[in-house]
Amino acid sequence: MFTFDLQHTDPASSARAGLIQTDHGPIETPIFMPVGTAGTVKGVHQYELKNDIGAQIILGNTYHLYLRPGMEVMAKAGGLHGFNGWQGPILTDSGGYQVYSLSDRRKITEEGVTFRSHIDGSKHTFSPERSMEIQRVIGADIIMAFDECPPFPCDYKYAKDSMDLTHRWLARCCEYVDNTEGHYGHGQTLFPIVQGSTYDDLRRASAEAIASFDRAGNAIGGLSVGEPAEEMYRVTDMVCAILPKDKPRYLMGVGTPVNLLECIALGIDMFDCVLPTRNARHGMLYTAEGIINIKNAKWKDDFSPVDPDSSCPSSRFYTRGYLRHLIHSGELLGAQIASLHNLAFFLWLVGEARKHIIAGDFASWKNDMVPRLERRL
Ligand code: PRF
Repeated sequence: MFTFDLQHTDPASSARAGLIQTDHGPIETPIFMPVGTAGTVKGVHQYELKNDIGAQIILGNTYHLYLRPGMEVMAKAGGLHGFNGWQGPILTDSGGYQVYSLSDRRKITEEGVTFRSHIDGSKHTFSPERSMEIQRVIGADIIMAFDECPPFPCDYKYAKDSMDLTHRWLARCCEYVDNTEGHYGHGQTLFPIVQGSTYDDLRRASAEAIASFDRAGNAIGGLSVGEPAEEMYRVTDMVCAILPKDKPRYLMGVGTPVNLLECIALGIDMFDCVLPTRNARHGMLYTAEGIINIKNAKWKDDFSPVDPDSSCPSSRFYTRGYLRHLIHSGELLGAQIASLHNLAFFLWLVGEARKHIIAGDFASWKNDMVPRLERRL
């Protein structure tokens, strides 16, 4: 099962509030999805995700899980839900993007991508069919099409050839998914991905092509790869205007708290990013009052809570001075507290956005929030 109800639209922007239903439960949109690359949201227990910060869906990566622990273990465990114990919805990325960013000596052909593992140098091939087959074994509720994400900047010819290849690969993904079944009895929904770099005509053509496949949800890839934020917003706006309104739209790998609010205003429903967890490990904390670099000396003897207003119990329980000490000392607990805090904040932010969309004052709330989110405390 996979359904999307568009519940509210903002009168002053393109923001929407909706409800996705999957066989592993509901997802209220707009939503942020914590990234669990290797089957773990780094430093965070499944019960913390569920009980402390209210995560509704998490991500896994085909590339990492295929290389380690491998598909034999995954199948025996009953897929990722059985393996890591997370019982809510899961989305898996298709592997292509991770191959392009992590492995060296990769070769892209019509058939697929041949690459060497970043772990042991062993040689592997991903094709659209293979990516779908692996995502069947992992058993995610939402599975992503196998695409090519070109680098930025990228010349027009490369961007066009790459986009055409992504569209041909999508036809093969659909063919595979439509003629096979999931292994564990729950539904798996394929989201295609719009590409086309920063070229308006390519983005428009790709959005139209992707829409014509008429799948249950759609994604936008190839952004947040080094282009200026204004470019990302311009392309997102253009693509959202073409993608169907009655299906969820997922902007892949985005972004900062400000990026989330700006892209929600453009009509995006789903986001994922490593930023909250990765930056947490380096002591960067996001709050509604601005950004804290907890490593700064000014927090040394600040014994107020990490964030008194946080929805997360440990952000209210531990102090800034203590967290600074933990991060400075490279203590594991520091990374745990900071990761949980940042994820709680990202989920709070999209939850507030949803409330304001429903209340009808999202645009003015967003314009008030953006400058606050950019402050350095
Ligand atoms: N394609 C896929 N995964 C992705 C991206 C993409 O373009 C991005 C781009 N920001 C992040 N993750 N398959």
